[in-house]
Amino acid sequence: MKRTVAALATLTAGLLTLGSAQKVTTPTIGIALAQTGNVALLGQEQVIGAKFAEKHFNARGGINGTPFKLAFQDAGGDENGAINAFQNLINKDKVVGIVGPTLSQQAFAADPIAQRAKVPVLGPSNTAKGIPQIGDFIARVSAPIAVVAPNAVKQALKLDPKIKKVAVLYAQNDAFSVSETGTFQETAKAQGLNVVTVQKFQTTDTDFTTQVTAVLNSKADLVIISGLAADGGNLVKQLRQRNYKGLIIGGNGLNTSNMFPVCQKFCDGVIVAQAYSPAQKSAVNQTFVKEYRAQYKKDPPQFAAQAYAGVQVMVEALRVLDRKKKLAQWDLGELRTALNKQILAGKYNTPLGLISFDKDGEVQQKEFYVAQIRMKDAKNGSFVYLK
Ligand code: 1QQ
Repeated sequence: MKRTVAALATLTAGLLTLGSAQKVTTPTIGIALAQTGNVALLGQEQVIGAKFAEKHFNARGGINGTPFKLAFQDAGGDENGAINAFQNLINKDKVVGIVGPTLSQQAFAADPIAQRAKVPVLGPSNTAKGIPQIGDFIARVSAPIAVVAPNAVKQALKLDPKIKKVAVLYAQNDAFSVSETGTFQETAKAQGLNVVTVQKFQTTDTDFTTQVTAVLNSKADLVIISGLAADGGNLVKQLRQRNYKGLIIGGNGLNTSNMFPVCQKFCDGVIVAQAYSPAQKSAVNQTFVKEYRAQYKKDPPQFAAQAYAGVQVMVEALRVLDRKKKLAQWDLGELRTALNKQILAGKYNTPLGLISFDKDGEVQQKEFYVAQIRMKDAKNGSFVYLK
């Protein structure tokens, strides 16, 4: 018995050494995004953005001559999906770092797993308060919604200076939506507006009769929605079907043309703040826009640009480390820790413009925008950037 225990201990120690001494043969970046389910309305654009970055940077030498790989694990739309994706990327795919997940709600559950494993994470679209503070291995390229969202309210007041009464609606089961509505409500009050009703819903809801009735009774002349694409799109549609005539601001969860099949012609006029503009002048953005237009016949959306930036930051940080010591000579654990440090130390000229990180891993970005949805018909429309 004693001997078995001792033998087991030796074996375990041996395996542990083996594990930590793992070499990096092909540098692999993990991608944990929503590829299926309702949240894939947002995640699909991110997958496309990540793939564009892979193609672009591998065509330009990869990591100083060595091509890198993206490992995709579908994170689905909930916490468990993100946790499984992170575990697979860390333990099976042996990634150097992770770009993901899609939702803040998922990040609060999955990021602590990467933190414990000492694997750097770049949130490509996690905008709730508190994400970079999850741990020192957690950073994000997605500007906090507290910085982005106020621009939409200011723009709405520019379009209609007579606005006085605001109805605010939010998905109470989603951490991002809760964070965003807080910002929207504070901004509305700071702008001298009267918040006449606050309505809650679930991201899984499809019938918004109660909420729409409350909005109509409140006589609001501005509606602000914090939810995700499917619920948000339905809410917009049901407001318009019951003849709500005022402006509508959609939060970041409504920031996708994948919502158009849901609200169709009723999407028209919705205002959404943006952390990206296709007009951004950086050379990398102009190439991205050109290649994206060639393939999709439209401009790249914010979620694609942010996922692109996430991959780009990892690649450029890996290039710096590879110049110090060829990546193939690093131990995986050592490389993950060094990569985390290097990510935070660098400056990156991305499609989002020039970005860097503060000591918490919060993105430092300068330019923000606001766009308005214009529908040509029930199916086709675009986000038109406002001045
Ligand atoms: C978050 C978000 C979502 C709308 C991203 C798709 O901003 O969850 O933080």
